[in-house]
Formats: sequence, structure tokens, C-alpha cells
Amino acid sequence: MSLQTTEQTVSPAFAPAGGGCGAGSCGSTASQMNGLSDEVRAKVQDHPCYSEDAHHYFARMHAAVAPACNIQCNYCNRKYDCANESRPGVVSEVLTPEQAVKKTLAVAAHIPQMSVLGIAGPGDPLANPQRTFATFRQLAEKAPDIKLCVSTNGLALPECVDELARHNIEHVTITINCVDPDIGAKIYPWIFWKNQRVRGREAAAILIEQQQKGLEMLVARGILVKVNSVMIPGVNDEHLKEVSRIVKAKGAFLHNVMPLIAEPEHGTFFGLMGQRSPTADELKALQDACEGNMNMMRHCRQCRADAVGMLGEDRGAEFTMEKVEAMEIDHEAALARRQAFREKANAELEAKRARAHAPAPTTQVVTFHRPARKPQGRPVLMAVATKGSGVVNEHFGYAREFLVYEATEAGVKLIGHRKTDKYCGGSETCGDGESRIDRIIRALEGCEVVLCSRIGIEPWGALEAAGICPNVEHAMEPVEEAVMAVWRSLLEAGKLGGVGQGERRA
Ligand code: CLF
Ligand code: SF4
Repeated sequence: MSLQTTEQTVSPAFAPAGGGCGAGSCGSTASQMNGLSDEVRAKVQDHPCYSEDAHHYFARMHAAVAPACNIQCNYCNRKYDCANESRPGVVSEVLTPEQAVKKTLAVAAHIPQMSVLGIAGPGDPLANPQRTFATFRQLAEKAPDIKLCVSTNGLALPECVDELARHNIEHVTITINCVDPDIGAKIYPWIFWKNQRVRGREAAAILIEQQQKGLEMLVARGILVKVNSVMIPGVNDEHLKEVSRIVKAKGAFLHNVMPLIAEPEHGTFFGLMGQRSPTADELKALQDACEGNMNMMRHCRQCRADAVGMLGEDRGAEFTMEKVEAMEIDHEAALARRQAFREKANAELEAKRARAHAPAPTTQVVTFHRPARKPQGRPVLMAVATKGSGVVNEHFGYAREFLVYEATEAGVKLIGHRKTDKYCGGSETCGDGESRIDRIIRALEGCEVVLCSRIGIEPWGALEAAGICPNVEHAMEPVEEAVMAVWRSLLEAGKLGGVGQGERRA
């Protein structure tokens, strides 16, 4: 039997004993930016959806200027937001392009993190081309620093690609749920095509052809394409691996597999038929399976078609048209604030990426020979309370959502988020008899640690009793580094299958 020779760089402080993460964090956040050309990097570095680490810093808003749709999806009820890019919830106001521009400028004046304006509904933006392009045209003139983004079902995409390119749109999302018309027929009952309603398999075949053609045309023009797919258990879940493979081969930049939302009260076909949504585990397993093929988006919040603010927060109520009309805005000062914020945030992000790839500060090179070994420790899911800037900075009691990270010897990876009710404030129960802490514990299922800046004694005890260990030791530290540090301490304590007490150390 031959022995494999390894040369390793090990730190006296912590020796991963076989490669792995060293002192910095790693995982999808940093690796996603690796290998990008300067041109692509410039397009994604401050886009909260196209860059995972940018979503800790930058905000987007959606202008709800597109009420009509040219297809029917079985997960959509037009009374609610477009499920392409939104969670169900009535759009507060459908705006004219002029109103949308006013609102965007108002939001950009009050939220310096704002970097992207997206049009994502409540219907399909490209089924409302005049309204959509009038909005883009005016915004490109009045706020050229704001990136423009659009999300579409793809049916009208090929005929709009030139216009999108003319408006300098750098980011387009296509919702592609299938590449097989037989599966498509279970998702789309009809499309409106060349002034006629087309149904069943024929409808799905036309939609698929248009989506694929639109994807190829966008890629040929250098426009970044994100593909969204709704995971519908028993309908397209297995098939989405094939979708991932094909869209990657055609040049899509990112794939975002989202869980079906099908509550009966939303009145959608799937909701009324009892079609279930995937579990968090099922979603993760599919995302992991697709990841072999391409970059996966894990931080999508399925936001409303009129969402405002950082991903995961909704500040729409601060910017109703009534309030916007009454605002007095100094646009030049607002632009200067945005530019100053961007410079600072991009500098922080660059520093974070550099740290993630730098060798440990006290590193020394030790060369030795030994057999190849199995990875140490098992994966651990950890929930993190953060309110932005990529650090552990939220009080447990104020968190409305937790980011969930998977830590392994190889690094830290964001795998999703879990929404909850705030622990603090309001009545102790949530209206259905379940206490707030019980609901949070249920939302955190599978997580073994929760990192936050502070936490009260009562929730601490309840979490511990449920097998979730609260941790405030890493308050204000970068999230990935904090998660990695906790994982290492668990490993050192022999709680992860053990680093092996006799393991070689430098
Ligand atoms: Fe909006 Fe979509 Fe542009 Fe983002 S959302 S149009 S790409 S600016 Fe983002 Fe929201 Fe997920 Fe969409 S988190 S639903 S992926
Ligand atoms: Fe609804 Fe969007 Fe589907 Fe149209 S494309 S039916 S608006 S989910």
C-alpha cells in the first residue's frame, strides 16, 4: 500500500491537520467572487441578489409598475405578488412609471445602501413593456448610479432583448421551472401567445423555447442572467437538476432554487389542490445537488414585487406615494451619501475577501509525510442574528430572521434563512397558542448553535433545553469567521466526532 505525501501549511495556533479553512473564513461567499473578470465583478459586487456578501451591505427596491401577465402559473393568484420574485402578499400600490421614478429617487435619498432598482411584478415586466421601459428610461437619466434589474417569466423575452441592452440593463432573471413540456403542462395551464390562449403541453413547449432562446440572446450580449426555479415536490424537484445543468451550459450566472409557497388561503391552484411545499431539508438537498453544476443563490428572500430595503426587511410602509409626494429631497446630497457609502462598503468587502484568502498571521511552513486522512468533524448548522454589514450584531430578541450557515472543515457556507416572529414585544403567544420561543425553536430546526449579539436569560434557557446552544462570544465579529470559530471550538471539545487527541499538531 502506498503512502500519500502531503505538504502543508499549518498554524501553531490551530492546525487543521489536513488542509481546510486555516484562519480565515471560506465557502461560497468568498469563492463566488473568485475567478470573475473585472467587468463581471463590477456588475455584481454591489448587487444584493447576485453577490451573497453584497447582500449584507446593499439594498434594492422593486417598482410595481407591471400589473399584467401573459401566462398563468399554478402557484400564482394575480391578487398577490408575482411568485417569480415575491412571497405572496398584496402589492400595496401599482405605480405609473412617473410615480415609480419619484419613489425610487425618494428611497435612494433615504437609504444610502440602495444600489438596485428591480421590476418584478406584480405581473410580468415584459408583458408590460411600455411601463417597464418608460421607468428604466427615466431612471437611467435621473439616477445613473442605480443598477437596473428585471425579472421575467421569459415568454416575451426574445423580442425585448435588444431593448434591454439599449437600456443598459445588466441583470435579468428568468424563472425557468422546467425544460420538459410534459412537466411544464403541470405547472402552466395556459399562456397568451400571438393574441391567442394556448393551453397544456403546447403552451409549455412554447414558453420553454422562448425562455431558452432569451437566455442565449442575453448571454450573447454579455447581460448577466440569473435563473429562478420554483421547487414543487413531486412535480419538478428531480427535474431541476437537469434544468441547472442546461442553464449553466448556456451561460447563466446563478441559479436560485426557491421553495414553492402554496398556502390554501392564497387561492392558487396548487394551494387549493393541497400541493405541499418542500421542507428546508429537501430544499437544501436539491440546492446541494445542483451546486455541482453551478453557482447557487442561497440568500433569496422571495421578496414582494414592491419590496424596499435590505433583503429580508420591508420598509415599503415608509415610502407610500402619499409620503413620497410630501418629501423634500436634495438629490445631489443624496447621491454623495450613496457614493460615500459604496466606497466604504466596497472597501470593507475587499478587506473581508482578502482576509478570507490570506494565510494565518503566525503561519509557518512545516513539511511532513503521512497518509491521506478523512476530513475531521461533522457539518454543523448554525443560526446567526445579523442586521447587516456581515457581522453578528443583532439581539436575539429583535431578530425577525436568522441566516443559517453550514460549517465544516472545508469552510462556512450560507444555506438559507429562517423567518420568525420577534421574541421581544407583542404578546407572548403568536395567535395560535404557540409561544414565541416555541415558534422560534421550531423555525431553527436542525441548528445546533445560535449566534447573536445579546440574549436574555429566559430564551437562553429555552434554547438550551431544546438542544440549541446560544452564543454571544462573537458579537460584532464577521459572520463567517464567527461561525468557523465556533465550529473549531466544538471540534476541539470533541463534540463533532473529534479532532482526535493524538492528531499531529505543529
Ligand atoms: Fe429584485 Fe430580483 Fe433584481 Fe433582486 S429580487 S428583480 S434580482 S433586485 Fe433577489 Fe428578491 Fe430573491 Fe429576487 S432576494 S426574490 S432574487
Ligand atoms: Fe403569476 Fe408571475 Fe406566473 Fe405571471 S409569471 S402567472 S405574475 S407567477
